[in-house]
Amino acid sequence: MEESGGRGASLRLEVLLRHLSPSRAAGATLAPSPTSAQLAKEKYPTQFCYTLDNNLLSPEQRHFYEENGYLVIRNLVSSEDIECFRNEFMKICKNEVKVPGLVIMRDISIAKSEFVADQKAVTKIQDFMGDEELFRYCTLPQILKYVECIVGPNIMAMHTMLINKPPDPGKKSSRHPLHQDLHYFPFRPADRIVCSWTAMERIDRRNGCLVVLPGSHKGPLKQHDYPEWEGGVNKMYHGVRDYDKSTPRVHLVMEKGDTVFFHPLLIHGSGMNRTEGFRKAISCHYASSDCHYIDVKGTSQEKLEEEVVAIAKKKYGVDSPIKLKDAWMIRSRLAKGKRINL
Ligand SMILES: O=C(O)CCC(=O)C(=O)O
Repeated sequence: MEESGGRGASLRLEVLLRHLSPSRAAGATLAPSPTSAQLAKEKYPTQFCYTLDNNLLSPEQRHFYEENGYLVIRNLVSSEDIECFRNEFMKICKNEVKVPGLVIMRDISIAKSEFVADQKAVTKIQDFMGDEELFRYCTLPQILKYVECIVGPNIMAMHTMLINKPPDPGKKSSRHPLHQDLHYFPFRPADRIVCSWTAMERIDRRNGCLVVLPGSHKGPLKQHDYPEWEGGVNKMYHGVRDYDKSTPRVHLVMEKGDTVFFHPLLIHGSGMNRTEGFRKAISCHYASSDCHYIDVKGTSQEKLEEEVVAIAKKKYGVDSPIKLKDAWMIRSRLAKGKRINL
């Protein structure tokens, strides 16, 4: 009974298929189109560990991120959006807008502010989650769809920055030493964390583009320290202590709106700004809300925790025991999906 029922069904399917596609020969099997994830696996039969199955990345893009730890997507953010972010940044620098939780960093040397006379230049603002206009960057659908390919559907915005690299005062202090972002993060797994970094204007070697060491995301988290630079180094700009100097460096020349997504273990930094203008980029570090916090005691991140906690205590005037993870829990904000662990 079973047998003849199954046979009957397959015959009916065969008739239907012949009707839909007359060229289909009798007996041909139904072959559904492969998904992009299947295509990627067929073309590059490696184990994917840095990306999730998705229908967005081409097999080449997926393979590139897996092998190199970064992926540049051209023209992802519109000029209109970038102008809105630039205006909001200007208002913050002019003190016209106050943002709860925002950290404003100024240059260690004497670079003058572009907006307010007699003030040291703002080199970076961090943790702008409390500013609805800037936070819009973290929720742009065209960015989140790439982020989702790496972290999955539940996405936390963990760390936000607008970097305003000042013209170098001649001391090379506008450089950002080579580092791994994971050094700053007490959450794991690293593969479910990704940074998006968008150029707010053309950024090339003259105004200090990003420099990356392709493939370095496959190595471990390394020891970081303040580099011993003659002209000094900005606060919290730690550098990776030793890395393979023979790895070729790639300079990422990007146009306004171009966005690079990169892994938190990718060794990267940025060069000196030899121009007269301030070079701007906006970025967000995303993590799956499924990630978990770790205790960094006894690890290479322990010293960093002490530095962060000292800054937080000074800022908030509290004397209770704050841990690195508390500082992250307070500042992070859901970008999409559900908040789970972080
Ligand atoms: O925009 C830059 O100059 C690099 C920023 C960076 O790598 C960082 O802040 O971690």
